[in-house]
Amino acid sequence: MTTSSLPRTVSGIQATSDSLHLGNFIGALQQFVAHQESHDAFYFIANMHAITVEQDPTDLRERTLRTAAQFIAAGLDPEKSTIFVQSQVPAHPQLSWVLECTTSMGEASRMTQFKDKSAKQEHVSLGLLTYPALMAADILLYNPQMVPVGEDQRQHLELTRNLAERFNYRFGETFVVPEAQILKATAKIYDLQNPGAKMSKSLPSPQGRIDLLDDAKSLTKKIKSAVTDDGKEIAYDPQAKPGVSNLLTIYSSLTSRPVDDIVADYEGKMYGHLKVDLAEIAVESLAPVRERTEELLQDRAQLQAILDAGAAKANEIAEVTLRDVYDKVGFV
Ligand code: AQP
Repeated sequence: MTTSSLPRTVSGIQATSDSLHLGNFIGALQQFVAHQESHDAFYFIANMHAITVEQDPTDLRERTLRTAAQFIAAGLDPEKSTIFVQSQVPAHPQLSWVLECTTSMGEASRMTQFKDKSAKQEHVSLGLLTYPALMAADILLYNPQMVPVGEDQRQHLELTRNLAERFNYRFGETFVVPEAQILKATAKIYDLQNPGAKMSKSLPSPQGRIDLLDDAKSLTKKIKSAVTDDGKEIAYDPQAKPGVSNLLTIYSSLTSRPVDDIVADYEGKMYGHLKVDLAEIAVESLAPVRERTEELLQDRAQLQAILDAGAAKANEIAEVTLRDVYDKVGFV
């Protein structure tokens, strides 16, 4: 088996849309890229989580490959990171079952994501309830020290830690209890039309969401029509000025410049100036990701080969943990 002396990290993104959005990019993917240098990194496309709400099979297949292409286009290097598809590693649902049996109904139904998503569905699947046990399995199989996610996953990560500690206590030391890596500044990117809500794939209007694969024209239009706040001053104040603060956060993370420096540059200027410049920055930053994604999608066999190699490596490690767990719970 291939081993690494580096600390391990694991995280995933759901294959629920043709394009990832700027929240996924800033809150998760940029962190993934940064950590691949210092960690033994495992990043997966969560197609099993995707079906907790209804998916068209053709779309799901296509979106799985598109998400993989966006991972690589954003800077993940298959030589440094193990990139794989969740359903290609059967240990994920196998461990999930064991963890489900150690999770109480109360714990699962208290999860904010379950409450929010189930309130929006007519048909609430059992998978939506057990989602966090599968997420715990996704993580614990690899015994990572650190899991980079956005703020919305904090509660699920906390449950993962509890489940790891519970299992270790009951069956003996088995899992590393992982730390969530949630960068305060970029943990939650907000919808451009409704800065009170997180930028999300499932909000009805795409106008508030910047997709990585948006062309320059629609990117510019969305940023220019972003909702701003009362007053004229460009200041970072998420309570009083959520719209402008969100634009400043995006500006800062796309340019790697501190927010204070950006605010200083715009002293005495109008919201419009900030938006025009941010639109240019976003086009410049995202155009190469879009172009590279399209290029990668021209050679699907190559993309599939990368995913197959990733799955082989993930399976090797996941199988070892699963065997240990099965043994400890008494499966013959
Ligand atoms: N708005 C966001 N700001 C910062 N981080 C975010 N993430 C998602 N939205 C934001 C982070 O992206 C990673 C992958 O997320 P996911 O695949 O679980 O997708 P999601 O959270 O389900 O994304 P959406 O867009 O919000 O989908 P729906 O609408 O289906 O719920 C995670 O690390 C997440 O924190």
